[in-house]
Amino acid sequence: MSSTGDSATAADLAEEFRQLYGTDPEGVWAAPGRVNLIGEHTDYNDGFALPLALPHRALAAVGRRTDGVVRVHSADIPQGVFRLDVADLVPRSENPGADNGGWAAYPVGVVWALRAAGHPVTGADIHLSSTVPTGAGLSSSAALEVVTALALDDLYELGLSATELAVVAQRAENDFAGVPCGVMDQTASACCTEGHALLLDARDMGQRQVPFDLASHGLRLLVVDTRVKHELGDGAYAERRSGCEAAAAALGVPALRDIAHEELPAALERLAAAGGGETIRRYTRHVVTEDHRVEQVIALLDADDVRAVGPLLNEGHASLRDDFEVSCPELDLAVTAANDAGALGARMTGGGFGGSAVVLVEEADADAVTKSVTEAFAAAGYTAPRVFEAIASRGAHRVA
Ligand code: GAF
Repeated sequence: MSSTGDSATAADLAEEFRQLYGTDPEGVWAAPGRVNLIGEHTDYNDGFALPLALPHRALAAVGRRTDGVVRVHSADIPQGVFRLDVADLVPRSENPGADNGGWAAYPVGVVWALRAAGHPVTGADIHLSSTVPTGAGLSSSAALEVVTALALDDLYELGLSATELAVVAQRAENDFAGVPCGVMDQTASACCTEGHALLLDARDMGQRQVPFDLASHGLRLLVVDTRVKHELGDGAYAERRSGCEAAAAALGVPALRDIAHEELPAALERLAAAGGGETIRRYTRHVVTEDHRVEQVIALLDADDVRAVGPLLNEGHASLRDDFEVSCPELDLAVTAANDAGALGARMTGGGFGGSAVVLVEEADADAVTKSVTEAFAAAGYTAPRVFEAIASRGAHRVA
């Protein structure tokens, strides 16, 4: 159940690099995917999130070049080597029609974002391999971005902090790849530490490492990958984001984070009086209550009352499903079937519209919950889900 599928070692990757590019890489780096325990669709509202890094990770073997050329290859995608000139890189934000190479836009976008920030990156050969499931809401693209950013930071001696690398990686995704995500995923991949969840304040990038050792409590956090592919670039995510921005503007605040939980009823009345439609009132209610749930979960973890987190996960799921409308039948079934089999709580994690759910369970119930979810999917005629354990792992680092 707790397999990362991490078959490629640094030595394998370096050997593949040699075969591809004819030289040795200068090093190998790793950056993980993530799950988010609570705090969903809050990051782009300047709010709070509580992700943890997965053992699943992207590896990158990288070498510098001085001729302005970037070559990128993935062991996972049979597409050959992308070759681009750094002088020709155009972000989607300037040319919406730009073909930035599909998945390659993430690593190449990091080269562009570093150069756009004035860093002297003169080219690179990059060979990637990742065990982070794609389209599963587990931040496979952030892992590709962050591993590239860390490798180039090391090789070009840029001296950027993990937080600064996360911001560069987000810029690559927003501007170069054209995906309007917040900063949670890149921050989780860059900044998480083993055995901890990361409390992120997306307004000022403030962070706190929160001890998250479920095994010592006899608990487990399961991930249910519904195998329903999600895409953040398809418009629904951007619509949620602009709806939240419209709500904040109508309320006269910089972001929905500025509405305190106790002010919510009055804020909803003000929104209605200002002509704010039912949809943005629901979005507002989700964001304000979700920020509050993060605070509640933190208080429980600080008090070592981990089991009491379960009901807050269920509340978060209901809010994402009913108010924010980013769930889907498979995610709802995963949550229901897990709870029916005795889970302490469950919710979708990540952007939604497919992807994965997280389930908090007693260690003794983990197999029964897995079986219940798997059987419910079979009975509904859905593709079999992939269930594995989320173990709070290390953020991005150099491996060779
Ligand atoms: C996706 C985005 F990339 C994150 O920034 C975040 O908004 C998340 O959806 C929802 O919480 O993973």
